Amino acid sequence: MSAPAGIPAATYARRRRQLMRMAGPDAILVLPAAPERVRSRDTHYPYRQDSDLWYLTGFEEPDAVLVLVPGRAHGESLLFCRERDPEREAWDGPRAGPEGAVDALGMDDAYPIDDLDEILPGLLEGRTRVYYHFGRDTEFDLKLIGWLNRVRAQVRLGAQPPHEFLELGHLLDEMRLFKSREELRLMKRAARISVEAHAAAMRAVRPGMHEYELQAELERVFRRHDAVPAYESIVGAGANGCVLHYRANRARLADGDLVLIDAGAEYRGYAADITRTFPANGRFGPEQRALHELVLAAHAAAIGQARPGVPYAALHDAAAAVLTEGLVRLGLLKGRPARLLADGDYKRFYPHKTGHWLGLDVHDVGDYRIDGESRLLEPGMVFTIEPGLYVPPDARGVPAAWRGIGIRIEDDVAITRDGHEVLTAGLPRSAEEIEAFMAGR
Ligand SMILES: [Mn+2]
Repeated sequence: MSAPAGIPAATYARRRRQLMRMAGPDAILVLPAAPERVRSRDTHYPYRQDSDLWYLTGFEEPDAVLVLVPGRAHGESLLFCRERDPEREAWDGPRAGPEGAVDALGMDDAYPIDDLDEILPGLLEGRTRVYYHFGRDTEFDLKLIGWLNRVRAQVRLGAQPPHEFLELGHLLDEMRLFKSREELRLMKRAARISVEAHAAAMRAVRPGMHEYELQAELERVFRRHDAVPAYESIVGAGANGCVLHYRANRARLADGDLVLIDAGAEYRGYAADITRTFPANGRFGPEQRALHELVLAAHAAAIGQARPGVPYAALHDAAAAVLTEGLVRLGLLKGRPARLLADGDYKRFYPHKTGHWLGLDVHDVGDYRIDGESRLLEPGMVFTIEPGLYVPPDARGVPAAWRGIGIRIEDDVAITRDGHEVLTAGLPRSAEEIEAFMAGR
């Protein structure tokens, strides 16, 4: 697998200009880096940059703030970041420093993060609107209020404090929702790495193994390709497959169990998100096969709707209709399918939605509804299609043979001009494909 080119500095600069154009000439936009988080005492969680800051700069370091000041004569794109410090860098690795940030990131200007307190009130003064993501980082919220109050304290001296506070996501989320060709290249890479990882797990699985051993297979492939898990890998054997956010990954695989793996790589910030459900011993049992085929049919029905102009909700509706009809046919639901569908009775076995936007975040930003209506699909949108069925081990009124089966099939789909492209194609999906793949290991 050859690595695609990263996002060039010119693209980040273009995104910043576009955002500033939308915000207008009297606005100021403030975007702090993600804070470092303590795991325990002096160890930290792996650092992950804030997706918005990453989208607008490609800057990887913590302790930074991007400030966009549209139309400012002395520079519109300003970055506050850590200064070079040979002693600290010997412990923690290199820093760009303000000079490096200007050179490498194409900022108009950059300052030491320690000067933020002194400089920011002056940048806020005279601007009417502040775009910021309130409530994401409480500590930074308080700092921003402090800087605003410093401007307000100068009103009698003629200072003009901002008086409108707007949700940054209102502008930025719409930009992030539509993936450019450069972004799609990175997303395809994340998808290919994830396909390879799932195939490795399917190849390695044997009854008697532990869930964490399969997790190790997946994440070995991620790291081998310079990727990390986009979220905690879910490896659930048997009834653990019914636990939607199962994360313990510690159980042993019994002969006859299905294994549900929901895992995806993050590459250069972009996530993939794949689920496959396969038999530990390589052969589906009759009930397992029947439910798997039903979920596959729902998956196909949803994918069949994936093209420009179709309401996003139509995908879920198509999947839910297929699942409801199938559950009646298999005797797991009783009644008229149309009625059961309208009443949402399928939710007993299918409690989640059929997908979500995908991008820098695994549950990516972007509105699903506009003015109370499901929004229409457009080229550049990327999302998952992930129907499932879960029959809990204690499900009442269900024959024992169905109980404890959890199945989900999830792929990543990009809307194109005339239809869609499945980014995660190439991984066995149907029961026959999975059995053939496992027989040929
Ligand atoms: Mn998903």
